[in-house]
Amino acid sequence: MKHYFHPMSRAVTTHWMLTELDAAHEQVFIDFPNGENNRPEYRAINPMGKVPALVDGDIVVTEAAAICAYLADKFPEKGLAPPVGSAERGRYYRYLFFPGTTLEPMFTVNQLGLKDYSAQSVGWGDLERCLATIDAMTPEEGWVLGKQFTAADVVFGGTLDYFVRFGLLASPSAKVSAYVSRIKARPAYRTSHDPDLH
Ligand SMILES: N[C@@H](CCC(=O)N[C@@H](CS)C(=O)NCC(=O)O)C(=O)O
Repeated sequence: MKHYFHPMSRAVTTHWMLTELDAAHEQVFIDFPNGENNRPEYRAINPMGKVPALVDGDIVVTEAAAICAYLADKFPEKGLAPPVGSAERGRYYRYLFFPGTTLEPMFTVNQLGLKDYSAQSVGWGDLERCLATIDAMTPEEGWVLGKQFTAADVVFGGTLDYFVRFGLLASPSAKVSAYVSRIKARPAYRTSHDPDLH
């Protein structure tokens, strides 16, 4: 597998996922200042010119959450995804999709100071509802599916960690702070987020 990567990007999340799985892969550095992400060779992999991307044989996967879900299913023996058809699988999908479809746009719009839109029409609603949902979806203990750590924690927990680290979520609740601390204590998180390793 080839993992297209830049250390200051969302590819750190997919690298974390690969590290959780201990999955053999080739790390392909994409040099943003040199415009490598917009060269035809890379645009043929991801027409968005963005990282991360994963190439597994003739399968191309883009979008960080999709890559995490793909990898969890590729290595079922590692237990980072609940079985297809299980009760947990529905909850799992919810945590995989919510950050990218709703939280990322909401926090970006908030950071840009944009207010002139209909919260009823846009998919991300408003900040108050997003914050309430983050709190409701964050587990008191353990992981989002209970005792089993899954790719849903990499995606949801990784998003919350990013928001806290970069000040987008300035006053996280005690519950959210504790969950983010548990995320950051994982050995694979620490390895993949260590700036000295990149
Ligand atoms: N929705 C994408 C977003 C990926 C993304 O925005 N990547 C940024 C770095 S974090 C990037 O590659 N930017 C380069 C560019 O747009 O030129 C995902 O979740 O993978």
